[in-house]
Amino acid sequence: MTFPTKNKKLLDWVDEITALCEPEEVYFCNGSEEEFNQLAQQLVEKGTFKRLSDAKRPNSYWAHSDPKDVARVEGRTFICSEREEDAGPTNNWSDPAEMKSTMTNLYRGSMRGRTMYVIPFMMGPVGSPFSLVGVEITDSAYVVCNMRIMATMGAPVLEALGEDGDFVHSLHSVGSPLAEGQDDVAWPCNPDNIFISHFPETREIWSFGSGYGGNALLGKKCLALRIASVMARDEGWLAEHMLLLKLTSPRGEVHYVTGAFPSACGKTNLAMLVPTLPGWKVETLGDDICWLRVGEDGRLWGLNPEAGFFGVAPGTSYSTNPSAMETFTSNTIFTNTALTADGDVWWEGMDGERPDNLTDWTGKPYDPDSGKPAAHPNARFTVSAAQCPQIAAEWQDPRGVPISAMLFGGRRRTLAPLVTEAYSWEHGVFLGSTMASETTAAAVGAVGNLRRDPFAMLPFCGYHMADYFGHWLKFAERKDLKLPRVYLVNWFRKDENNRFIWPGYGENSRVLAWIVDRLEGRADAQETPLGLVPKAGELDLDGVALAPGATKDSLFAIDRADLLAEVEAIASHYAQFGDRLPARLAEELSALRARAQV
Ligand code: OXD
Ligand code: MN
Repeated sequence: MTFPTKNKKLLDWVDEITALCEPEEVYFCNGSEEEFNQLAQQLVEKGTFKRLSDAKRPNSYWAHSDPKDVARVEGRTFICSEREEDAGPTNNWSDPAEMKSTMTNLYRGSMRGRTMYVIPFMMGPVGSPFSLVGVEITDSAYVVCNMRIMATMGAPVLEALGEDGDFVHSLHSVGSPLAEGQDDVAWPCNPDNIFISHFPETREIWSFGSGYGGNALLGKKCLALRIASVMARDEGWLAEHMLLLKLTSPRGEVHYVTGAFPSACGKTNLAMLVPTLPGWKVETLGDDICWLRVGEDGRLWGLNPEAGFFGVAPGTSYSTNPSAMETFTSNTIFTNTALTADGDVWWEGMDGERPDNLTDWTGKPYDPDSGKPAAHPNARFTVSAAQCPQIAAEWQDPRGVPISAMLFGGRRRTLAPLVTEAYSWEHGVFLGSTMASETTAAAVGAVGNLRRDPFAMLPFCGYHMADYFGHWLKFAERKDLKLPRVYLVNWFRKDENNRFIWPGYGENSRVLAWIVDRLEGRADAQETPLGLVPKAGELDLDGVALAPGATKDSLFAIDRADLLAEVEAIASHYAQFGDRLPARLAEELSALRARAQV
């Protein structure tokens, strides 16, 4: 067999994995449209994909997974650093040699009866100093089709790799070998043996047993966050779970803003916001991941390393996110949505009435009396970012864009005000390190429980969380830097009747406008124990439909008992880090305690 590369490391690795996994054949992906179409057709023939109606959604496909393989599995995600203490208390750790031996046994013969695909991919635009090259070996054509949307694939990557270039070795198997003559299932997986393992020192990823996006599209969470965060620590940059948007004010001022929010907390909606405030404009650069490097001008420059969106479908509609709706009108893969009788997709929260005769996400006729949703709450769309009608022209600028402000947020029904400005970068790091949010369906487990999710990186930080806090703090030591301002936002406060107080979505432009006014030195703020909030009259609330009876106070009041409870909750969150917690954060906590007790 001849392969389209002379890169010895790659050729040796392909040989090694072929010998280990024993696939029926090996196929080197070139990333072309023709290849995508062929693989999609094979997936249709196998029953993994159903082609949607070309009249409704041209060139689009629907897949539904095994019901046991619907989300990221944090309990089976491992950081296998050489020293246990480097994984820290928030990650699962396993000794790298032991993990490799366990997984080598699982991989042995795991691709029998299947094709092994070799996917050279790049996260970040071709020619950017930010970009990273990986090669994913997988036995899933579904993964290949999704990777083609989410990353640059094929010839330009092999060219960048050259004969001696290195790459992140990213190995994936669904762990479901086929015996001679055995029929395949539509969604092969091995849910009882899932491992999503990362080897930070050797920059390797080994994933087994799951075909679900976050576990199987290894360029995304595994490379661009967990492995990249370790590289960023070693090289002085940041790899973050953040959206990236461009904001233009009616005066023509341009500011680039990032936002760290946990999974399924509205990053895609915020990135594609359509402002209700006249004259404001938002353009999208990314909805999930941002890499930030110090530029020659001392500012932080951010870049979205992904080429596509792998977004949560339920709740997306023309009223919540019209741009997303327009983005996936064609050339999209939908996974675990419901299917309509006329060959289109549907999910809870879509505009209009629920159509009759749906097929639910498990592939069965939907029973509206079942009390269950027709689409899985973590149903996803995979679509190229270039299709977004409000994508910013510079979204693939190899230099990235200079960041003015960073937002941190989560779902909190109480305490956290609509918007709070950090007193300093260090206070911003304190706010990020203590972020809390109610859990969502993006990961396997209970939904709606408040958990600390520092910087929205709890499931994605590839090393000790306290060292990660220290890494963020280090930026403040460099006096030559012009760091972005940091804001904590909360769109999700609820009243005593459990109704959201703030309408969110396009109305969030009012918060963005206040932030720009602060950056431009036009708006005043007032001190609170948690940070700076808009002074009376500074946040434009004219005509906003708050929950009945609610006022500005309902969005900003800080309940004393809640605050004192928060101080103690932060103290116990910090306690898990022992003396590895940076002293500056302990000081910030003492300062908050003092402010809370006044
Ligand atoms: C995602 C996630 O898929 O955070 O982006 O789970
Ligand atoms: Mn995410």
